[in-house]
Amino acid sequence: MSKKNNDFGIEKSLKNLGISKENKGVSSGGKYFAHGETIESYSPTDGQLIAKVKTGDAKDYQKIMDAAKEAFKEFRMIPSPKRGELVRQFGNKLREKKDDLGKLVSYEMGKSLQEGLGEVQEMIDICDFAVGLSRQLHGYTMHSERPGHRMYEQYHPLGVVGIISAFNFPVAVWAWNTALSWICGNVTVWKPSEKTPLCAIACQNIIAEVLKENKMPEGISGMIVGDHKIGDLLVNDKDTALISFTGSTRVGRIVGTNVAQRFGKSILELGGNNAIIITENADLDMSIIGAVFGAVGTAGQRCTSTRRLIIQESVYDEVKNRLAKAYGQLKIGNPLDEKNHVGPLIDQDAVKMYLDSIEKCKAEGGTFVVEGGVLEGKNYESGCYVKPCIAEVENHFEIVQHETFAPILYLMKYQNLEDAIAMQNDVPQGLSSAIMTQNLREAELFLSQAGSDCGIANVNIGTSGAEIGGAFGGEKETGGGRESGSDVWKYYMRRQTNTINYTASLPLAQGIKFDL
Ligand code: UN1
Repeated sequence: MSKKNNDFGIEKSLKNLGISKENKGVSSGGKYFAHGETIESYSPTDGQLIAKVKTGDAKDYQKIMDAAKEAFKEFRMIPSPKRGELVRQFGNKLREKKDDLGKLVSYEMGKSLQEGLGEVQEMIDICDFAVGLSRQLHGYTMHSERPGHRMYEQYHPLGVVGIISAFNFPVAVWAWNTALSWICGNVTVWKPSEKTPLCAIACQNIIAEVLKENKMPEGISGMIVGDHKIGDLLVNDKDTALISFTGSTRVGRIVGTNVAQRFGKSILELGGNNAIIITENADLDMSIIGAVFGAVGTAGQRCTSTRRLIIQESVYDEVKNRLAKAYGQLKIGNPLDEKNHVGPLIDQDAVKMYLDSIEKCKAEGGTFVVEGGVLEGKNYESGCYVKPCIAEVENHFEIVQHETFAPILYLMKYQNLEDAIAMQNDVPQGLSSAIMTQNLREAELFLSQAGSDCGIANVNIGTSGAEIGGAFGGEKETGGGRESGSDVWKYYMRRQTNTINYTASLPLAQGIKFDL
């Protein structure tokens, strides 16, 4: 018998996170208000209504945007290490709330508890990263061609950063953007996914405490639950200096175009179609674990999920059989129960897309090694639990070229590594990629300029689970944006080149003479 969710302590966690049965979904950092429609958040784990949220309307949006602009005037004047101190306190609050927030992520989104906790850990990690960075926002100094001149560059904050995040990482992606925005001196306005509004309210409550304890203006961290009309307002608002958008390629194309029209900046983190190449020199034990976790983790709903396995023909059958065996051992069920490996999809729409993709794959000639299907009956009442499945396909199938946010894994065969790399690159998306090999030549070819064309390329690691310290994002239809680590902070600032003349004369550059 499966436990009821109450047994997993959900009610207590909701209380600890300040979530009621009825919530208002707009806040400038502390107080809540909302004048739009009411939406309901159901858990995909058990189909239960968790709570209701009143969404924001256009006036509510303007209110938090005005508050953000006002707060920015003050926030930009605070030294970066002092803003880093706010981020440090935010990270500490997240440590205190890790169990509750991880559980809510798992319950509202449906990923396993381990992955929910892992997501909160990513938030804590980005805070630590940003605190250190707050003392390192450095620019270059250059030698001027003119005597008695000094030339250097510095970075200034941009203003309001709009964050539009997706349901699959309902808290971490916002935290990546917020931690960096804050140390850079920006304020944020967040539109979370309507599918996970309670996670957003929980985060907003945590951050409100930090703002209050430090007597900061509320507008530094605005949040508005709303539909695509609110997203449109944020995207088309000339006061949003940077839009950080995570979502589908289809919507990202519109967001990117609209922001570019008004010469705004954008960071786009769109679809992936990630492959692992398994060569004849791979450690197959590792390859199987990497592939299975990559494909079924978060029920295949990560941007970085493994969707394709490109396998050398001499090990193809062995990999296929071992995968089928591993899939046979997967436990599908309530993600709050640690014995389960795979939780539900986010909602019925996602289930429909999963089923449609299976049909399309079959129609194009795909053969299923492990069949899919929707699980029914006791413990699966939400109707969102599906079987992870595996199909043998050709890379050029239309469905294989497309990202389906579900646990469907495609297998294909190759003879030589150059062909495998060409197949890996021959999709519209370019987020994450991996090679499993113990052969140095193979690994280096994969990482070379003739290798993977993705933003992330790993050796002997799967495609998902990137660390926050590296720049995260991808090429082609993935959108070209980068988030979280490395020098990504530069996206959140404007660069200014300064030249100072400390002489009593005015020599012009390029040797130009202009005597009066
Ligand atoms: C996403 O799916 O949008 O690399 C983000 C990973 C996570 C982040 C995924 N660290 O799988």
